[in-house]
Amino acid sequence: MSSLRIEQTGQPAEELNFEQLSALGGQIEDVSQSVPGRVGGAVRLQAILDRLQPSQELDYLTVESTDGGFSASVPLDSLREALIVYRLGNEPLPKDKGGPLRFLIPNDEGCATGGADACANVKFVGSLRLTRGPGKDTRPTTPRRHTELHENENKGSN
Ligand SMILES: Nc1nc2c(c(=O)[nH]1)N[C@H]1C(S)=C(S)[C@@H](COP(=O)(O)O)O[C@H]1N2
Ligand SMILES: [Mo]
Repeated sequence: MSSLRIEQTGQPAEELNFEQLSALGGQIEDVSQSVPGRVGGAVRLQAILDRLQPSQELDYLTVESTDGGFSASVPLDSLREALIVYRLGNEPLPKDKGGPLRFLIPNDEGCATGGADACANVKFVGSLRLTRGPGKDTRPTTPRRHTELHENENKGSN
């Protein structure tokens, strides 16, 4: 069963499985109510942060796909509303929706701004990593690379 790995500088890593994610506070029954076009049940990133109580100096969150092929590193301050979509009904979120775990920023900035943008809505999330300063970020930095990424996505290569 897939689980969410959580790392923070100076602390041992943790894993949260489906049951543990469901047991957290900050549940959103249906993201479609607040984010048009999206489906699934989610937990607020804030609920995970409340549990971790990270050190104040950790100011960036890096969200990485399971295979490490895609990652976004965003200032934590801009992710106060961010969600981890982890279920559809009582089942894990399907792969065609970016599951089993998908990062979702409800009020995202559109693509390729480098901040809390739509490109940071990482699919197939494997880990969240809290660091001081930015971490690994593979988001496309030019319109051309962005287009190429989506072409490759459509071919199913990531
Ligand atoms: N694992 C993974 N997540 C990813 C990507 C990717 O290539 N791999 N592309 C990102 C980009 S650039 C965008 S714009 C959004 C698109 O997701 P959507 O089609 O669900 O809107 O997913 C993001 N998440
Ligand atoms: Mo994007």
